[in-house]
Amino acid sequence: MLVDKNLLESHNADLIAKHQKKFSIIKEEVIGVEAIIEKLVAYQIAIPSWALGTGGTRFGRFAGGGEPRSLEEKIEDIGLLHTLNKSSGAISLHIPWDIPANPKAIKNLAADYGIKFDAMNSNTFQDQPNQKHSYKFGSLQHVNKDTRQQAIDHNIEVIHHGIELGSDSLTVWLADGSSFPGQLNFRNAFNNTLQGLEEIYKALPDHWKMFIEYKAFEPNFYSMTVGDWGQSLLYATKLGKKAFTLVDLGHHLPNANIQQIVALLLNEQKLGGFHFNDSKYGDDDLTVGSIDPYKLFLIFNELVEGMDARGMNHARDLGWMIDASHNVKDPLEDLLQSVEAIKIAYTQALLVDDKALKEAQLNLDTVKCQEILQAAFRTDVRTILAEARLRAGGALDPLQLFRSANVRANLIKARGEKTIATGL
Ligand code: LRH
Ligand code: MN
Repeated sequence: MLVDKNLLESHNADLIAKHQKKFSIIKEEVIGVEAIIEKLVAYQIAIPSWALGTGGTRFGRFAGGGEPRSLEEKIEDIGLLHTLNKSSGAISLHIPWDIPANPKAIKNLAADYGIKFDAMNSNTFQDQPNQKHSYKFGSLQHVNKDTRQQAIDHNIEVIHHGIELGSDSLTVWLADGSSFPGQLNFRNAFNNTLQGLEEIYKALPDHWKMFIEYKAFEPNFYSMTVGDWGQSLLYATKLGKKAFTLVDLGHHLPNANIQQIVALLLNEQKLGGFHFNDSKYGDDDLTVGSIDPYKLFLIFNELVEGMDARGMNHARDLGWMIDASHNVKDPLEDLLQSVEAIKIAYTQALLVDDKALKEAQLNLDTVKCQEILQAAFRTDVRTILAEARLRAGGALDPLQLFRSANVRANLIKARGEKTIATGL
C-alpha cells in the first residue's frame, strides 16, 4: 500500500488544528456549507487510464519513472489518488490501450480500491498491428465500406468490454476529417459517419449512453468530421435519446465561449459530459484550472444553474472525466491538482447567489451581476474541500502527503526508472 492508513491519519493529525480553525471561520461566512460538503463528497471525477504516465509531443517525451506497466498498476495508481482525495472513484478505459486480460479480476481489483468503470473510449485514430484496413484517411467517414465496417465492429467490441466491467457509456472521438481543400466530400463524410454511429448505437444496452466528442482540429487541419458542438449535437439528435455531446475543454477554436455552449447543450438536454483540462492555444491537455480558472468557474456556474433548472443530480447525471497529458509534471501530482481545481470551481459555482443574480439580470444591473459572480469566484473554498475530504476519510492535503510519503520514489523502486505506460 503506497499510503497506508497510519500515514494518512498522522498526516491529518498534524494538520487538523490549523484546519479546524480555518473551517470554523468559513462555516460562519458561507450559507449552506453542510449541503455543499454533502455534494462534494458525492462528486467523483473519472481518471483517464491513458494519463497515468508521462505524455509527450512530437518533439520529445521525457519519462519520469515508476510509470504503471499494466492495467492492474494503473488501477493501483488511481486507487492511490482516491485514497488521498476521495474524489477519483472511477477510471475511464481506452481500448485497445487497456484491454483487460481477465475482466472479472480487474473488476474485483478496482472494487477493492472503490473504483468504478466510467465511459469506455474507442480508438479508430491509430492502426493496430495486423489491422486489415488503415484509418489514415478516417474511419466511420471513410470512402471504403470495409474500413467503415471495421470501425463499427471495433466500437461494438469496446461496448462488450465495458459491459463485462460494469461501465454504462461509450465515448466516440473520431480523428476523421481532411487536411486540404478538395480532399473530402463533407456531405458524404457526414452521412457515412452518421450511418456508422447508428450501427454502433443499435449495439448499446438500454441503460447505456453514447458520448459524441467533437474537436475543432488535429490531427486533421482543414476539417474535422465532428468539428464543433453543433455537428456533435446534430449527430446526437439524429441518433436518439441515448446519444449526447461530450465537451473536451481543449477542443475549441480560440476564444470560443464554452460556458454558453454548455448552457445551450444543457437546455437541449443533450450535454453528456466533460473531458476536463486547460489550454492556452490548442488541445494542450494541461492541468485543469492551470491557465484560466475563471473560465472553469464560469463553466461550472452554467452547469449548476442549468442542472438545477432541470432538477438534475450533479454527481450522477453527467460524465465527469479528466483528459490530460503530462509532459513536465509528475502525472499523479498533476491529476491531484486537476481534481482539486475542478472541485474548487464547482464549490465556487454553488456559492453563487442565483436568486440575486437573476434579479440583477432582470433589472439590467450589469455591474451587480458581475459583483455577485465574482464574490463567489473570489471566495477561497479550499478549506471546505479539505473538510469534505476529511469526512470522506481522505487527506487534508493530498499533494503534501503524496510527497511526504515519497510515493514516486517508491514507485520507481518497485517498477523501475524506464517503465512506459500505454496511452498518450
Ligand atoms: C482527442 C482526445 C480524445 C481521446 C484522446 C486520448 O484529442 O481528447 O478524448 O480519445 O484525446
Ligand atoms: Mn478528450
